[in-house]
Amino acid sequence: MGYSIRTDRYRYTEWWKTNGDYGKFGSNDANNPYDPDASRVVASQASFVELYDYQNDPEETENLAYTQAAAHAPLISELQALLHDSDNSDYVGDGWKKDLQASPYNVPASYPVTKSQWSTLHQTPGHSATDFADAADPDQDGIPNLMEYAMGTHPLEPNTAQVSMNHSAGAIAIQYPEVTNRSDVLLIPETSASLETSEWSTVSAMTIDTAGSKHMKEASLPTSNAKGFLRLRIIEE
Ligand SMILES: [Ca+2]
Ligand SMILES: [Ca+2]
Repeated sequence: MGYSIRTDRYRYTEWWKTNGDYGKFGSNDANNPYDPDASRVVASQASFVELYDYQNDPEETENLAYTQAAAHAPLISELQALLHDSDNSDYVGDGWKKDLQASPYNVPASYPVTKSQWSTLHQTPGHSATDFADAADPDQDGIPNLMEYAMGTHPLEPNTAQVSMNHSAGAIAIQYPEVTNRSDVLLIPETSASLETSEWSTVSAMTIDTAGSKHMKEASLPTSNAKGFLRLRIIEE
C-alpha cells in the first residue's frame, strides 16, 4: 500500500508491504471476504520510496528519491517524519504541523494571529526562513509576504491582484481585503494632492463586506478635488 504526503512543491510516497487484500466490502463471497486488517503493515521498512518536485518536474518524470537520494536526504527525512507521524500522536499521518492543531479534524487551536505563527504554519518542506521575509515573494504573484499576511492570501500560492480601483458618481475608491484580528500589521490608505510631494495623509476606510475575520475595505476620495492620488501603505507594529 502506498502512503503519500504532498506539500506545495513535493510529493513524497512510501510503498509498504501490508497484510493482504481488502477483499470486497459487504461481500458474502467466502472466497473473497472483506478483511479490515488488510492495511496492517507487515514489513520493517518501506519497499519503495518516491519523491517528485512539482516545481521542476510537474509531470513526475524523475523520482528524486532514486536518482538524487543523497542531495535530498534532509528533505526526505523531514517529509518522512511528517508522514510517519513522528510525534506519536493519535492519528496516523497527522503529523503535519501538529503543534498548531488539537486534532486533524478540528480547526487549528491557535489561529495564526502573528507574523511569526503565520510563517511557521506555512513553512512547508523545501522552503527556508528567507522565503518568509516580509519583502520576499516566493510565489511570485507580485504580493510581498507582509502584504499576503495582512490581506489573508497564501504566501506560496499565486493570487490575483488584491487591490482594485473603481469610481462612482463623485468619488474614486480603492478596495482591498484585510484580516482584522492581526494586530502586528496595519494597512493604511493614504492620499496626496501630488506625487511630487512626500506629504500623504490618512484616508478613513470603511468595511463593505466581511467573511469571518477577513474584511473587504474601501477608501474613497471625492472627485470634487482638483487632483488627488490614493495609495495603500503597510506598516508593522
Ligand atoms: Ca506573494
Ligand atoms: Ca500569494
